[in-house]
Amino acid sequence: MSATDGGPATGGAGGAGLRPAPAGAPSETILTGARDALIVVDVQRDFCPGGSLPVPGGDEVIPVINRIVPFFGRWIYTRDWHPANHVSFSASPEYRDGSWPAHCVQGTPGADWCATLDIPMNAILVSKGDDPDRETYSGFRVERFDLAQFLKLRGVERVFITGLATEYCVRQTALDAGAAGFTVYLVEDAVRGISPEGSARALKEMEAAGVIRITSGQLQDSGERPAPAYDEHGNPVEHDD
Ligand code: VGL
Ligand code: ZN
Repeated sequence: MSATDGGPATGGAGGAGLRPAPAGAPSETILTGARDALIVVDVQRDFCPGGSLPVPGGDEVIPVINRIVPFFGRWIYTRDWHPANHVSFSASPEYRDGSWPAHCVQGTPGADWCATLDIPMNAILVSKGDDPDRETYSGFRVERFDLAQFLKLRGVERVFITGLATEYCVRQTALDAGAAGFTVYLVEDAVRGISPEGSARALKEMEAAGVIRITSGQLQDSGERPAPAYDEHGNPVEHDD
């Protein structure tokens, strides 16, 4: 083939005069690899149709997430994990921050992962919202686990955010990841919001904070994976980086 008639549209080795598309341009192919983590936010039964706090079309994120899971070598799955007396629960819920119907109560079926969601064996599972007196929308705000440090110590530089719901846990997770210094991609076809207006506002806010909006179709696996941290004897492996 000639220099211009094919190959992934990654920019870089383009033909004469071609420039790479600016980062985050809608058509750009993004190669996933060793320094990336996929973050899956709260894909739980209560947030899907039939649950107690259903996000419209919430279950539609599952096939999208399942398709891109194999493009990554590190995965973080967060879940809402509330005690029955959580501060955000209301008997007459207004479906806004601080006034939700009971949802994702620890140990109940509604708190389960959606049955068809693929979860790799070595994914990291982060529970949040377990303090009865405190709301926690983001896996980066869990008291006994420093997710940002965990990822940085493992060389992660970019995170790809998916899941539910766009205006609440997805939004806060993306903003916190950016504030912690990660390059943040929001995979738009892999998220759903509670309301169209709230979702649109949240997307704008994330974008203004530097979050790069993409679709899953732009992702392509480079095949590169994190180097193993331990050798076959269980001893730590030294890496230069
Ligand atoms: C969420 C409302 C209440 C979320 C969690 O996962 O976005 N929303 N708790
Ligand atoms: Zn909640």
